[in-house]
Amino acid sequence: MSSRRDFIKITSVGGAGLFAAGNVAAKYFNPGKNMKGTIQRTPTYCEVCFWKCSGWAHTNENGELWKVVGNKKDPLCNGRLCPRGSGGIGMYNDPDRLKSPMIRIEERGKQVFKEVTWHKALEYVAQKMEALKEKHGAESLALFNHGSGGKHFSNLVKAFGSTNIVAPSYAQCRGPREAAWIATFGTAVNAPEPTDIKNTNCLVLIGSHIGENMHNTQVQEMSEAIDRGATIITVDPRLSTAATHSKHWLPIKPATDIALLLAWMHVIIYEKRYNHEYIEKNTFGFKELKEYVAEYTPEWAAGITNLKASQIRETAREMAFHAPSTIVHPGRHVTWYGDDVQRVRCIAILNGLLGSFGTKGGFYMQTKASVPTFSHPPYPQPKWSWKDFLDGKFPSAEINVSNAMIDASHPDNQSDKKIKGWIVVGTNLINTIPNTPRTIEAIRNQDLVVVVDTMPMEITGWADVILPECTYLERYDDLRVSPERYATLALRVPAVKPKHLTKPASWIVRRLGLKLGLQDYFNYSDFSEVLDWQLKQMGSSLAEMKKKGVTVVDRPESSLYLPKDEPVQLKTKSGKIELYSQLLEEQGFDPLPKYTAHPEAPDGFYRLNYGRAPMHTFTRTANNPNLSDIMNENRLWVNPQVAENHGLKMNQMIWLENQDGVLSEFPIKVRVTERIGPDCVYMVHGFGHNNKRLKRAHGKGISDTKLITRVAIDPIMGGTGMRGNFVKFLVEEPKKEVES
Ligand SMILES: Nc1nc2c(c(=O)[nH]1)N[C@H]1C(S)=C(S)[C@@H](COP(=O)(O)OP(=O)(O)OC[C@H]3O[C@@H](n4cnc5c(=O)[nH]c(N)nc54)[C@H](O)[C@@H]3O)O[C@H]1N2
Ligand SMILES: Nc1nc2c(c(=O)[nH]1)N[C@H]1C(S)=C(S)[C@@H](COP(=O)(O)OP(=O)(O)OC[C@H]3O[C@@H](n4cnc5c(=O)[nH]c(N)nc54)[C@H](O)[C@@H]3O)O[C@H]1N2
Ligand code: SF4
Ligand SMILES: [Mo]
Repeated sequence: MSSRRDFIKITSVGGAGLFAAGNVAAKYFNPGKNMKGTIQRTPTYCEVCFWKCSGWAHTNENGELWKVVGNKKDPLCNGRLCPRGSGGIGMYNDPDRLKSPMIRIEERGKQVFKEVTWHKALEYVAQKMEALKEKHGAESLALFNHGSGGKHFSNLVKAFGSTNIVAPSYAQCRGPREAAWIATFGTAVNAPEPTDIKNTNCLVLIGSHIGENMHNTQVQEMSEAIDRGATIITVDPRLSTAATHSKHWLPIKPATDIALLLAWMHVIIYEKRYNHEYIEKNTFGFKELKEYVAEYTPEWAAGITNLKASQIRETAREMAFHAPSTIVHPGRHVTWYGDDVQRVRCIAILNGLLGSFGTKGGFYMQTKASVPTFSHPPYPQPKWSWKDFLDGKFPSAEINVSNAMIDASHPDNQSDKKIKGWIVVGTNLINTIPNTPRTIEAIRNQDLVVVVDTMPMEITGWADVILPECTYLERYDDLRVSPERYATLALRVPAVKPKHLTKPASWIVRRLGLKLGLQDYFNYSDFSEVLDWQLKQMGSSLAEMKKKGVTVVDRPESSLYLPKDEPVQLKTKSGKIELYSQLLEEQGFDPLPKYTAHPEAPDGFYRLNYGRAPMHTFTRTANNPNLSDIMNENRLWVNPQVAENHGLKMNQMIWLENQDGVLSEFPIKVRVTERIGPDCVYMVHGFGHNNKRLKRAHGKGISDTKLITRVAIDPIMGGTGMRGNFVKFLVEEPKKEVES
């Protein structure tokens, strides 16, 4: 059994472990600042990822930023930030930050960005928006957003008359699992995931690499679970950090998970390792499921997954032994092979069979604080929205499909519902949405592209207007309300003044709103007034919350779970857990998930696998002075046998070419390791930046996104399956074609 100390050691391989935060954080304190005298602390919540841990920003008596530490009262971090959160201060310090609004102009036949005043930049944007409305209708404006700024800009875009608002966190991330959960349990998983890891006896991870995926309290609770002796079962073609701490590691052949999951159901059902009474009372379609999985034996799955039938049987028994205190984790980034809703449906069905939904040690029932809306006039009714553009496609798309918005923006869009203007806030679409050439063609087809960012990223290079937002440490934002174990509110207050000419999103939208005649939607002069009003409605105030940072509403433990003695009452068609999905059947999809074989690598090619590193978040942190100090490039994990076959050596620099002849822009260092099987190679997402203004990150490592040109779209909700791409090794720098 692995000890917690081991787990920490492993997560700190790259230099930074979550619980080593003391030492690591010391490195991130603002160097050279005089910390004598009175230290002030200001509440904030972190924006380095979307767990949104609440913390305290410390400033010295000169008002200079010193460090950020976790808020002990916050159940989403328990007083401990992850390495990225401690290093968040680097976002403020980064010398490469955007400093001034900029407009694209033509100078001597060359396009350049020119620094302009806020007045000029916003005047320009407002004029272009009016022209867009006049020519194509307000609905032709789309908002792509991720992060806190999105809410402010949503208000602006809706007031303007468009509801074409999308985020990559759905169709490039967790959309399939939300659709699968809704089909089975009538409710989405939501973020943070309601996994009761704290109380579980068995945690099953299907490609969820918690420990590299550093979502804070999940990592903390998993670490404690390991300490308690809970069973961890990890299914991953790579020996992930989680796998190294698992009782069972199932090194599955990539893209074959559905076969394994069906075989697990087979064992649980045919060995009668389920609670009959529970199944009878709470589930719909057990008989159909039983008949359906009859042929999917562990022996059948072994032939497909390259796993041993005995291991499949043994792990199924162990899950059932601990049930209902067993979690089969729904995963988060689940857009893999295009049949992702069905894969996560298998996971949901397993949880249904094990009785873990709404049960201690399984999944708890989330709760959320409700914040009163600051008054504004009703939004105008748009004539069409993204749903109409889809015209019945992706019927389970619950919120929005960013790649569909790219389709609506593309010159090949034949419908009369066209997107002709983009506002992009806090998302680096070029490296976030696969099939980059298509994104670029869509951008080129726009009348207006506004990018609101803190850094000169790839997406800012495509803007007509760049609006520099200040970092989260320099601004107010909406109160954090996340659906979780307890209803909490967390406050973000500026710890320091915005550097350079940067401004908060709340300021930008208000100014733009005034120029567009939409002032009634921005009835404040400073966003702090909105927060104070909201908090007063809830019996608190901004002044009070500034002292606390977080408010937690306690809750009796019994309310965390569904009542045991009564049958479940869910929002599915049958009101029960739908092992057989009537919703999917009605939509014309398989009501029981089907295994389909996916394309295999051509000769000499390897499947491109990617994931997270504990000290980085997507593409946003690669240039962060603190975090790039710990890891400044990604490396290509290659199995020793594969390396030998190709004559590759440790740390050799190579280039990659994908199945469509697309070349990597930069070289990558080889990491020869037994931790990856011979059928794929692996790299951390977020590197290979090609914007030269990112002085630390430019040309370091490879962008996985550039090599993901084949996308398998999930027909149920539109998710972009990205793991069906294959690469070969080039040991010499390929000749680049000169663009004419
Ligand atoms: N190839 C590939 N593609 C992926 C993934 C993958 O693993 N591989 N992962 C997918 C997943 S799971 C997700 S959730 C998405 C994430 O996709 P994104 O949210 O697009 O992630 P980032 O690449 O970090 O881009 C964030 C952008 O926001 C900017 N930014 C940071 N802080 C602020 C701020 O305070 N204000 C403003 N205005 N801007 C800010 C950053 O500078 C950066 O340009 O990517 C998806 N796409
Ligand atoms: N440090 C850090 N943590 C993060 C983030 C970050 O950027 N940095 N981003 C956050 C976000 S928004 C998300 S969505 C999550 C994403 O994190 P997760 O949802 O945990 O993971 P994925 O990126 O889907 O999966 C990566 C793992 O899947 C394995 N894998 C690849 N192919 C297969 C396969 O066919 N079958 C199986 N079983 N496994 C396979 C890979 O080897 C890898 O270990 O991380 C979150 N946490
Ligand atoms: S998990 Fe880390 S990066 Fe994410 S919000 Fe928390 S401290 Fe910040
Ligand atoms: Mo994500």
